Amino acid sequence: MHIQIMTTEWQFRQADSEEWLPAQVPGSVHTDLLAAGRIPDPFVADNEKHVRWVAESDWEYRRTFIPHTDILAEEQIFLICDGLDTLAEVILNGQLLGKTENMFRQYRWNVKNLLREGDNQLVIFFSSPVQYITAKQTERPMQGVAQAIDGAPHLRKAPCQFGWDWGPMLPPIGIWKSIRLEGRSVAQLNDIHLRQHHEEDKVTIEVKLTVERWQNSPLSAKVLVTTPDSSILEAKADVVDEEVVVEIPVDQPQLWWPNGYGIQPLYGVEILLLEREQVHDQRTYQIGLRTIELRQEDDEWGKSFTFMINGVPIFAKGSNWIPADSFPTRLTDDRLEDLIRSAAASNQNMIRVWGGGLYEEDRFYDLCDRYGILVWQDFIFSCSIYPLDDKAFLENVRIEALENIRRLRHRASLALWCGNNEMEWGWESWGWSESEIEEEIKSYAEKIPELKRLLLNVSNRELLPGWKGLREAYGEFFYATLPEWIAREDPDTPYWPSSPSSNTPFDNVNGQEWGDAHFWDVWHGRMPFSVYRDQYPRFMSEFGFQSLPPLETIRTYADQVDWNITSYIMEHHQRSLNGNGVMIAQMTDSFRMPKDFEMLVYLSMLLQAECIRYGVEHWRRNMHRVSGTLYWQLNDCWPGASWSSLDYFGRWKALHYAAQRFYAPVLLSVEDDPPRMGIHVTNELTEPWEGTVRWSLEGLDGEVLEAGQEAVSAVPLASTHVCMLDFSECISDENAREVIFICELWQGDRRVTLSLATFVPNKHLLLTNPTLQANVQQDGNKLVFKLTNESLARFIELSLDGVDVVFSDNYFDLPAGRTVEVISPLPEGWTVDQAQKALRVRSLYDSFAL
Ligand code: BMA
Repeated sequence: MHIQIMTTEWQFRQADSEEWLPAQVPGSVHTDLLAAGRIPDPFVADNEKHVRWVAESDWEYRRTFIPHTDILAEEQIFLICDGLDTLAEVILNGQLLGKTENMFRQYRWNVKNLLREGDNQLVIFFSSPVQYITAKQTERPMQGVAQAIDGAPHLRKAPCQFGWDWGPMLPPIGIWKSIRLEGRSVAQLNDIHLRQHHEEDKVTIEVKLTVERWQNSPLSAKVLVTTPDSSILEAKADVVDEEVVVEIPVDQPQLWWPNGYGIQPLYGVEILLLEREQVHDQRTYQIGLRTIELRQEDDEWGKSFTFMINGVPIFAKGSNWIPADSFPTRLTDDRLEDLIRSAAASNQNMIRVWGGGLYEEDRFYDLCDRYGILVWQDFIFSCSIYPLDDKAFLENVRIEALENIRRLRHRASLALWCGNNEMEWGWESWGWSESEIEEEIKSYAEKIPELKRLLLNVSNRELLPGWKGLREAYGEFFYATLPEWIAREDPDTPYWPSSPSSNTPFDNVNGQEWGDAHFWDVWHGRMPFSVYRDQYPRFMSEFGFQSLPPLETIRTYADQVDWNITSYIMEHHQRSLNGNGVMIAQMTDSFRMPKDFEMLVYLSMLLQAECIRYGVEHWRRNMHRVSGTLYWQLNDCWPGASWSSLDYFGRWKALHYAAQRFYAPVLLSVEDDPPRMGIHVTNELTEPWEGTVRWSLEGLDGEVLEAGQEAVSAVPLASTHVCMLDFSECISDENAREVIFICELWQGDRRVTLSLATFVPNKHLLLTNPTLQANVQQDGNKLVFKLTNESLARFIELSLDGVDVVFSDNYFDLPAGRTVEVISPLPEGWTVDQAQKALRVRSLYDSFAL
């Protein structure tokens, strides 16, 4: 077996142009044009608009290569493309090998007869994905997403690359994964299926492998398992037929747990295909030993929706993942790890790889395995109608699904296969169904006859005949075809038809009794945060609130003259319909108008953090009814306003720090219903948690009006209601603006956490200058910031000018008379003095005080 990687020495040009430029492989046309200085940075200002021509054009890649002599000596030689994006014609020495139309598939051609000694030429011609979908859309219109280029559902390419309500219209083109020659003789490994059988104190790893052979030589398969403490287990079997099963018992197995529930021991599995001692093929995998189940049991509220790992019910604490860059090939390993590490650091244990993006690359799942992040994996279908009644389309999807199931099914982190994002909801509630549209038309028409005439002419009406049957095709695909494929290929991972769904076609799709739910009334419906408390979904897989990104990030795309939320550039980097308006409107419910743009940015982040905290705390208080919350969204694909908690550069917004607190394994939460305050401790540890709650009613200056404490014995995996305090005797119109409720969780002499609630909206608090003092000290390679104040400081933000650091906590409250210590890494090459000078501290008071 010999492999020749072919990722270097590529050139590319716009079709019909004379000029060849150097190309990165894996890479994309946009990023190469950028590197060559041929286009402006599409993420800056409104450059996106000026580079649209790139995805509207055709492109050609070429390279010359000399095959290694040992490859040429092999019996079979394959050209393997792990990912072509997307509409490619692959031509070797003038001969067309094939056409591709799916970025999620691997393509393989036998090139034995075409290769020659010396120079060979490989050309890959890419047609414009935009031209393609536009033409297809004219032939057969498909419902899509308002913020995207029309027609995206026609092409098996990451839907959001054509635009979304948080991302630009910049569909990349190019060789986006590895490309190589593989020379093989005798036989090779094909499909490999790793399964686990768990018993008391023993796990058997089952390796089922299929072999493709070209000769009848005697073959054997050897499996080596490396345990987390580096001992090696081995098993061997003769390969008589095309398929063989090798079993390896692991005694005293070390189980893999999601983040927060235990450790993530990983076992290496190496598989060798041998002819006597000669290795013909070899594969390696990383696995974790664990069982997984999506438990759905009838209960008093309907039916549960609880992930069980090793028999333990897990409250899924997490977020939704979108592609981390509009140009995925420039996402470095470091940036990717930083995002996953940040998710784990904020106590998350689940990420939903959302169906409008990509099946992520292997390195993504490697990290999730290592950091204990469960993956809810959508198939790549989102918010649209797809031509699922088209045989060729379906066959393309079948191969895509099979390849990706096979690629990912052994992952410790893989928790769920989910058919799609919001398609069933679309069919049920967004007026896609003919009858619904007709009903709607009729109901309007009764009221306004003129409207009837207009409505009959709208394009939707003309689209309808094309959609006939697609609703049935949807049901057939997501309730029969896809689950059949999964049952065959990966019977160990649960399947769910859509998010949200009730698992009954088109019935109560986004209901509260069973299945998962998306709740968007706060953002898209502009309802107050308080409506979250009326929601008791069995699993909240989406809900969210936007903010602007940190100022340092805004700087990368907007000049200071544009630092105004309704400026053209700020609106260009906001893709949610009237999103900035929604932000401002909601902001005025909670906060005073900010005094300047910088403060607006800060408030927008606070608002987002408060909104999500409010929801999550409520759902965690009801953790047996609700089994998980995945806020929308973890990350960004470009710099702009969005629902993310980590911005494009991985910077922690206020929400991410808040997530670290509201996703803590032991959560203290105040159910504020002024003048009543309920205290709850949610314990997700598998052991009881013992400690004390101390509470006080205080003036903003720290004067204590009332105080008390309660011993807390929080049972494992449950939420404990500690007490309900009624302050109607103490709180009146006169003092409500200057009194706050403070609640602290103590264990021995350690304050674990502090929670604060107010009796009026933040905007009406009589805040005074807290005169925050921050003293910085060095402790090894860390900085320790000691903060004191004179009166309440809400939502303290720390930052260091000129450097990005993650603080141990940020955007937190400091009531009067307390001291708090915050830690950060010491930036490389920095002194304490420098840090003291660079330190910026602000709190809510600064957002309005002149
Ligand atoms: C959700 C997602 C995305 C979208 C988000 C915000 O429902 O599935 O489609 O970006 O809403 O509108």
